[in-house]
Amino acid sequence: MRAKLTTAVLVLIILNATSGIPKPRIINGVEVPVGALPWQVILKKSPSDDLLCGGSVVAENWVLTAGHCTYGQTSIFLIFGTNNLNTYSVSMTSNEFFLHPEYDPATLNNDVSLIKLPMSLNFSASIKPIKLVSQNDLSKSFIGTTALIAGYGYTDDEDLEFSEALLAALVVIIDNETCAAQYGDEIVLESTMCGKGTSGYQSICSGDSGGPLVIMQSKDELIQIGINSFVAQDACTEGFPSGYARLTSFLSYIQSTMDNNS
Ligand SMILES: *[C@@H]1O[C@H](CO)[C@@H](O)[C@H](O)[C@H]1NC(C)=O
Ligand SMILES: CC(=O)N[C@H]1CO[C@H](CO)[C@@H](O)[C@@H]1O
Repeated sequence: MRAKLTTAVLVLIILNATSGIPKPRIINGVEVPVGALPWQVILKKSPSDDLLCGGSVVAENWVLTAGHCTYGQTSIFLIFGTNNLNTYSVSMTSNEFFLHPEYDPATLNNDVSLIKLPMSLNFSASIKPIKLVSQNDLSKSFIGTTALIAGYGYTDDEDLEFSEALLAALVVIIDNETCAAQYGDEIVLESTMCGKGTSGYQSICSGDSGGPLVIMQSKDELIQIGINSFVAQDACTEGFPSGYARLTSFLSYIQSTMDNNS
């Protein structure tokens, strides 16, 4: 049986992290109805290609994603306003990326990139921007906060298939020392954030990279605090922490990139 995730249920789940849904999706996620996460973007190398990454709409003509998603690419095909990998109406191709200048492909440090869209999006019920964490929260570690992950990535370590449905799950932010014990001090910097499944094994997996890590700011506002970055190689379902670019470390980079290239 598949649990359906309405926006109201999503809010309840986030507020009450005890709710565990033991199904092998995203890793242990639930299906997201269209419009519940209207900032979610699908990235492909070309329209006929398979899933490359996720991303988030942060302004009318900007998408935020992980650095490793645009690294080495010359153009990216973007899909908006859907909860199904193969069904959509709004799409476009961009070849303007702003990869963080200190992105390191070996460690995935500074795993941040902005994609400039060739035309402005028309916001609607199914396409809306996500608000980024505010400058006022720069000192927050978010340790212990429950956050939502979403994407079309692998749902299993063995069955290497992308999910046709957009899936979401919850993780709790953990301290970066615990995370560094798993991945090492070169991978887990202050600008990294790690999360662990709320009821065991929820995690991002291949294909989920670049998607947003979001939390409840208030009763009806979600904000993005991280970008899906890494998991243990071939071990998404083992209960290891998953890694995210910590947005509070990149707010000025994001703002200045958008300001200087609009
Ligand atoms: C936005 O709406 C205008 C007017 O209907 C249309 O021409 C344009 O193609 C739309 N843009 C996108 C990205 O869908
Ligand atoms: C391993 C690591 O990066 N530890 C850092 C975790 O974050 C705190 C503050 O947020 C730093 O002081 C640690 O160096």
